[in-house]
Amino acid sequence: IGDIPSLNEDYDEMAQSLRDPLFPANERWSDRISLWAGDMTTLQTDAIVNAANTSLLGGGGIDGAIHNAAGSQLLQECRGLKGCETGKAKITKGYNLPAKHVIHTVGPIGEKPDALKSCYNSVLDIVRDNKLSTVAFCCISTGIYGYDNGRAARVALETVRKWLDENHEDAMKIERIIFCVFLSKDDQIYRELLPLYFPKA
Ligand code: AR6
Repeated sequence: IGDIPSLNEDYDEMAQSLRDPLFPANERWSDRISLWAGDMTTLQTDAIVNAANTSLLGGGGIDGAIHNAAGSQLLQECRGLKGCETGKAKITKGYNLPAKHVIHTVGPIGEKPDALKSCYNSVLDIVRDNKLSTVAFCCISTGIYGYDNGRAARVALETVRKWLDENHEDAMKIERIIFCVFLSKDDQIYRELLPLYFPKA
């Protein structure tokens, strides 16, 4: 993942929030978090997260982009998975992608915070269970599935922060968690919110 700076390195560029942080400062975590704007199919991580549907057989949005870039072998492997429930996640290889794996998760249609929370937790559990050290999240459910971008980002950041706090030992083995934003709207939202969930000491 070479050139992607950690949140701590990137911090001065971020708009300083005037609000109080929601979680205590913990450099162990902020050192491991990055915000990156661009096309996730170009990232050379251990895993990228796909915002899929319950069939796991491809679709529009990022799902389409990932299947296009990975090639038809990805679809073949997905056929064998027999779908995935909303809020759950399943892992495949990355095939022609620079990323080694794709973790497919199914976000809720509309605003269902518990289901969205469950997506982030399920992905991180898979990262831990497969001993992966770098993972990039997209903004699950905020495209075709219509979740409000700001509210989805809060769920994403709170869930990841809590997972790290609650899985301390395993979390220390994860080198980098990247929030990959594709729209400038999400870039702005994450710049504003990241300091609240991952404040600097
Ligand atoms: N890299 C990074 N982010 C991207 C990319 C990309 N190449 N392309 C889109 N995004 P969406 P959903 C962002 O609609 O709302 C599919 O048909 C996009 O800007 O892809 O969970 C599935 O098969 C947004 O922030 O996923 C499902 O049927 C985020 O990815 C349905 O869409 C998610 O937007 C899932 O809808």
